[in-house]
Amino acid sequence: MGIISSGFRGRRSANPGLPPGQHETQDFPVLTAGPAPLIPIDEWEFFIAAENGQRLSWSWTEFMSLPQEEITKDIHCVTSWSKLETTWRGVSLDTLFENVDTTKDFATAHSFGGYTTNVPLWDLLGGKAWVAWEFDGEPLERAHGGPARLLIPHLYFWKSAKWIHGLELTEDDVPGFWESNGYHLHGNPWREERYS
Ligand SMILES: Nc1nc2c(c(=O)[nH]1)N[C@H]1C(S)=C(S)[C@@H](COP(=O)(O)O)O[C@H]1N2
Ligand SMILES: [Mo]
Repeated sequence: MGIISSGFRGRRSANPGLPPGQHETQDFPVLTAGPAPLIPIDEWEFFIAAENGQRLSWSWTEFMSLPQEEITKDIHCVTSWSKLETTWRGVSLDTLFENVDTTKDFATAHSFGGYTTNVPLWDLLGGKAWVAWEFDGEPLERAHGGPARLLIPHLYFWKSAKWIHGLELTEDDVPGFWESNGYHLHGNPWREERYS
């Protein structure tokens, strides 16, 4: 038996704060498949659809009256850029799920414009995900998902659906847009879950 074990099997990044295969950028690249939808605030809503026709929804005014959190997190794009200590403001998914009664284990995030991505509920709850509407102290720019986007910083950034409309709870883990086009079903950057 070997006495010395490196204890590390994957690729290492130069910066230990970065997941394997990632490099740090100061920019904030825009990555969108298709045109950015324009959503007037008075037509905006966020919904959670569970079983038995249960559908909760919040207008912008209702959403803004919920408890708001300041978030500082690193974000990691599968195309290999990471941005460290980004600051956001938004509503925790824990708050939005307070009155949701479900036995489902997964969600499909639906964006205005048609983009979808799948996320296990376990990755949305427990202080891990937000509906964010402010970036770096300013209202979220439309190109980055304004008026509001999902923010799930512990998964690759394609899971953070821009122009978020709502979450549909599902029994199974149903591949979304990128997941149907070769991206990994889950997308944990620390395990390099990039492609399937
Ligand atoms: N609605 C929507 N959300 C989306 C996308 C998209 O094309 N449409 N692209 C995803 C991808 S692949 C990435 S890397 C991030 C990019 O976010 P950014 O443009 O703010 O950097 O948004 C994700 N969310
Ligand atoms: Mo991406």
